[in-house]
Amino acid sequence: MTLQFLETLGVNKFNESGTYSCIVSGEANTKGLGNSFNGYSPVDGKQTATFTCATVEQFNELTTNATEAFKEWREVPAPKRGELVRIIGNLAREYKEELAQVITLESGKIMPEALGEVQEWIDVCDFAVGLSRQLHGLTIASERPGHRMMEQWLPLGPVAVISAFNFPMAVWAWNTMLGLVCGNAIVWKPSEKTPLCALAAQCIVNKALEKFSDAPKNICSVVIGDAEIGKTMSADKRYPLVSATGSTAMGRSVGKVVGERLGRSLLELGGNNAMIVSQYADLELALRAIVFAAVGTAGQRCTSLRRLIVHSSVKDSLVERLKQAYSTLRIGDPRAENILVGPLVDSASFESMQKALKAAKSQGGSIIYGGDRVSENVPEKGFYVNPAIVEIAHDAPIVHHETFAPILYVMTFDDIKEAIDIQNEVPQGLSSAMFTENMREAELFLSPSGSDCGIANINIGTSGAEIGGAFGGEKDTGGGRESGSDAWKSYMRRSTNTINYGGDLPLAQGIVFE
Ligand code: UN1
Repeated sequence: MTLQFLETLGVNKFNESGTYSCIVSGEANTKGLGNSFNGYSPVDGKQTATFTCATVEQFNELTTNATEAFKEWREVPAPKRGELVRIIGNLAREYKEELAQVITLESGKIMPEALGEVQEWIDVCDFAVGLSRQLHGLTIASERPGHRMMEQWLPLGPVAVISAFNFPMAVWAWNTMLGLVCGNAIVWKPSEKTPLCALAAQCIVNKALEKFSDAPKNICSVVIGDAEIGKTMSADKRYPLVSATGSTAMGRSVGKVVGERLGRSLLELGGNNAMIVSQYADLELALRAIVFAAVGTAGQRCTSLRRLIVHSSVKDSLVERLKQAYSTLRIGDPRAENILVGPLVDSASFESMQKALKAAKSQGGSIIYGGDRVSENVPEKGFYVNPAIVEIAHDAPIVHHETFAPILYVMTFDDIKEAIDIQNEVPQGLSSAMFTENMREAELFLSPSGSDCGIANINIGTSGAEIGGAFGGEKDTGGGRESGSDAWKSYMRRSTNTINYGGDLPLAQGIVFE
């Protein structure tokens, strides 16, 4: 398939006689010697392209090149490294529309959300450029005379990035823009569902590298590979850090392999995000937030709203308004204007949604809205669905499981502490929200006895976080933090330095050793 936006971005040049290169960096452009596979667009089920995977040998060579590039890059002053990221950000601005089109093609996300995803990339570039002058450590008072203590944050090494289909550019950008200013080389294994997104992002990096002569060309690369490559990456000691975003099952296996060699892993895994709606909530505001968080990206964000915990006195009226709002959703081709809900990513995703709905019914739940496949006014082979609303008990096993599809489980509470317990009782701990105008309830939710998630919001939904905050969560979500705040520290090594400028050698803790 020839698509103008792929040509404009330059992705086509990696396509040699029908198959895309599996390793692309500023220098290399290598054909894969591993298995080949086809990509399909969720929009209409049509084949996008053919790809081959890298073999373990090819990957090893890539890692050697990245390690060499790191050794050069760590010597470049951080503010200078920021200049490369500034150029990347400006190019992402210039090609925003085309980049969004690739995201929509491969993930099925509607265009406004795809544009928003590229905006996250642009925003994190701005953040990282500022950070490149702010990678500061502390000075610490030494207990010894004539001594000074300080800490420095130093580049870490090549960083492996594993990302998922649902945010095929933004999550890589969070890791990479920060990783680059921190002085690291980046090797990225994208989801096999979104290889063109990775090659498109790499095209932007390559354009930036052409304009910036101070960076080694292998500082940033993409490797298209299967689970075997993911495992090899995780096991390879040359990567001091493996940053992985995706399912809890994937994170568990990456975490185990990295842990075995005592490497660092930064995990951002599944969520099972809840919103508590109190009797003191502004229901109109809550309604709008629920709809965006539950059906946006067709329920395929890690921050998607999956559990709605409503005060029993307002449940009926809220659910009625919610059903009404769901009935007006425009579901269809995500490339078309005014569409709000695009397709699920593939048939497996549709099947897992159906399986979850069946389980919900058998566990005493009732589907009060949607759940079925939409076949009218949508491209034929795409998996389009009516988002589902299910009334069910908070402790039904299916409610504690993350299904990556638009299913909203609704349950009730009477006491605010009980609502917080329900919110916290699932294995995952990514995002959470409370709608209330009552200050005591709001503060309780944010207090040590409140939400146990990495993200806790008041009067906004669970999804759509800004890049300025640290992003990630606890428990089965993996504990990692990416993006803003001081998440950059994960991409550096801390060196504690004590300097003796006196003429004596006093020992700490007053020890006399003579
Ligand atoms: C994800 O789904 O992996 O907060 C990331 C959000 C987005 C990022 C989601 N900014 O919904």
